[in-house]
Amino acid sequence: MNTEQELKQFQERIDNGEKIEPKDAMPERYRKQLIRMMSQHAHSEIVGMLPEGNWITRAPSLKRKMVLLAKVQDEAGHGLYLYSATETLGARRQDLVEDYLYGSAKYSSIFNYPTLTYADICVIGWLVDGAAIVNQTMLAKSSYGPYARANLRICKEESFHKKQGYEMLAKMASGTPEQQKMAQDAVNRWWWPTLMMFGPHDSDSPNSAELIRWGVKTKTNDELRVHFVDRMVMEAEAIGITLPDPDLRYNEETGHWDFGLIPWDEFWSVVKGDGPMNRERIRARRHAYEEGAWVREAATEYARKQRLRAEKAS
Ligand code: FAQ
Repeated sequence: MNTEQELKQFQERIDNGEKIEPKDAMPERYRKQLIRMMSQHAHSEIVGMLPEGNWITRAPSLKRKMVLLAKVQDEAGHGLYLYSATETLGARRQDLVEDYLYGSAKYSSIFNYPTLTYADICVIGWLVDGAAIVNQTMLAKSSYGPYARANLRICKEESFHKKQGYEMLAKMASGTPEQQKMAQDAVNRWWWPTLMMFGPHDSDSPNSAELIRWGVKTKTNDELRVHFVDRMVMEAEAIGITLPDPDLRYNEETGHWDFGLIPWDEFWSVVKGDGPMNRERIRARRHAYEEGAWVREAATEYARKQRLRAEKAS
């Protein structure tokens, strides 16, 4: 798809709200942008299992262990839907995975922070899943059908994740003085990194304009961030948590909460690989990938034999 006429027709389909499906003609750049973004999203879900998985054995009761186990398992499922959706664009899963393990593909900055106490698990559910829902509810309306449908399903599960995190944090925030301190400390450490999840300001976001024109994103990074802050201010207040931003103020004119400066230097340093846990996360994922090679080989061989058997029988 290269001629001006074809590009115009493609844009018309997007502007009419039509979904683009895998076998439809699409500009090469649209396909590339989707592969970049969807695979980054898939890698994030998989790396995102590490900070929480670390706490499954230490969750304080059998109920909390079961809930956390189910949540971490859901994140694996999200990664798999997203890799499958990316494969519909002609990408090979192995190439995508190897590009973040050994190449330059990114995953979300948020998963490069440590989970120091159990309160961090509550806060990941409330803030990180809360931010992911805001972002993914928008992506569930994306112009690319398989990505939109994957996000629709993911959002349903993320809503449960967020509710369990908020419920745990509310309990902790009304617990003993020590529990209250732990809850507040975790919020203090995760608040700014969570705001960074939405990506750089629109003025520093090279991909946003094109993604919005093509309906891949329907809202900008800043629009989503403002929407998220508006929601979180109310939720924090309801459970007696203070958001660690002295500049947080309600703006009568805009009808939104204004907030302080996001530490962008920290964001870019994490994105470039120098965050507190980047090396550890990549090491853990490489180890799992390399140790799991025999499982992939066995599964491929099994599939080959099944195919042969089916061919002989037909
Ligand atoms: N981290 O031009 P933009 C989750 C990069 S899933 C790292 O604004 P764009 C579930 C960006 O890639 C969380 N890199 O980019 C869960 C680009 O670099 P590139 C993941 C970032 O695409 C919960 C450059 O900066 N969700 O949490 C980040 O228009 C709990 C310039 O940026 C998704 O991936 C970042 N935060 O907007 C799991 C959703 N932000 O690629 C476990 C899908 C920006 O050109 C536990 N993705 N960069 O080299 C998106 O919505 C978008 O891609 C953005 C970035 C908003 C992430």
